[in-house]
Amino acid sequence: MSTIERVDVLVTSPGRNFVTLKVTTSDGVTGLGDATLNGRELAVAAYLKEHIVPLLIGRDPQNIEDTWQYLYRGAYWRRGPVTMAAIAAVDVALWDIKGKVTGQPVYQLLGGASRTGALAYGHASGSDLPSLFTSIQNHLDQGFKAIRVQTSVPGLGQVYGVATNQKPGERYDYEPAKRTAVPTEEAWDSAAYIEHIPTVFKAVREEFGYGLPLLHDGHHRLTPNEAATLGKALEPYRLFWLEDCTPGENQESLRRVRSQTTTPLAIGEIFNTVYDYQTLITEQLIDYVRSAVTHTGGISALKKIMDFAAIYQIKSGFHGPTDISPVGQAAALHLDMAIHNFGIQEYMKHSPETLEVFKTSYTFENGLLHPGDNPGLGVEYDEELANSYEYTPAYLPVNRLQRDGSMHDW
Ligand code: GCO
Ligand code: MG
Repeated sequence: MSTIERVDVLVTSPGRNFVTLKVTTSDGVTGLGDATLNGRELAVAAYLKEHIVPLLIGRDPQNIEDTWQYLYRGAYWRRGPVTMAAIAAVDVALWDIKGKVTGQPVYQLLGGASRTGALAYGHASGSDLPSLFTSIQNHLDQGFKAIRVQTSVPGLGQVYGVATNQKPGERYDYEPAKRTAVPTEEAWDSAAYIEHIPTVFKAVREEFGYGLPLLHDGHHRLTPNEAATLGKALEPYRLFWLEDCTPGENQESLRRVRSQTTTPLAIGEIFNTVYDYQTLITEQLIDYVRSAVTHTGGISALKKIMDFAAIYQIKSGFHGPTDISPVGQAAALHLDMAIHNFGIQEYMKHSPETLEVFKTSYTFENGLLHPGDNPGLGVEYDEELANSYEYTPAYLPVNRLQRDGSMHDW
């Protein structure tokens, strides 16, 4: 019997921090899992190193479900982003190994392809309408067939989702986690935001028409009543979805939003188990599950959430920012291919430095992502190069109300 012989927790920082788990079997097969939790990376690395790696040595790498249950139930302390990112990394690495051992890409092991590729959406943004239109056009030119739209809000400075560099031809930089010892601070005003966003979507529809799927991220900033107001105001512009309109931890608050607007709703990038979705799914309060494989316990757990969601006609829209490593992104793509209730996949391209460390085999053609057909996940990790990029502390910004400086949701 092949056993797990060695497990390495690899931290690198090719422009941004990533934590990767590498599992090696006694037959010399290796599997990779993503354990990156933006701004709290070393907590997951320590959880893995101190408490999970010793438990994995000697186990049978084939028994993915049993290992998942062993780590989830066995810890006694369940759920939470650190625990679930650590379990996800193990789960994904074991799927990678199973794929390599059987000679199959992971999506084949999950039931095979339900589609030719995963419709991807890219991020466009601008500080004003002309720069926003340039950014949208730039994404259309890159082949995107669905686009997220974020803009500055008059009277506020830097806000979530607006690229800091916007010169045509340059790579848009959307990375909000700054390499500073403490988080940077931003200012916020919900009323100004709610007033402004519908005017932006009106202008975008006038310029680009109604055929292009458009998305928007509210980043957990509104109350249920404010979110309902925004959802209603956006109805004429027929969004693909309005994401994270309220903070997600109070599931019941989405009832108010849902009863007031037909704008489709997506939520879940900071959720970590199926229980975070229980009310949202059974009451059909959302249209899309936003989880990442990396933050929700891995492929095994997210597949179960999606099977549960399927009963209620709720689809996937997995989280895919650049703080999910290419390993995490590849894992999402394999799941996207296999599940019936796929909706859309977020795709922010990683930097060239990141893609030198993580050699991927996924492709993007005609607006669709495909994980490729290499056995396993199809990602390789250049350890030597990775070791030349030392971990550098970086934090997501915090948000304060412009009016009086009180802390708000970022
Ligand atoms: C998204 C997300 C990200 C998060 C980031 C935090 O929709 O892609 O909101 O941009 O802010 O992943 O680490
Ligand atoms: Mg988001």
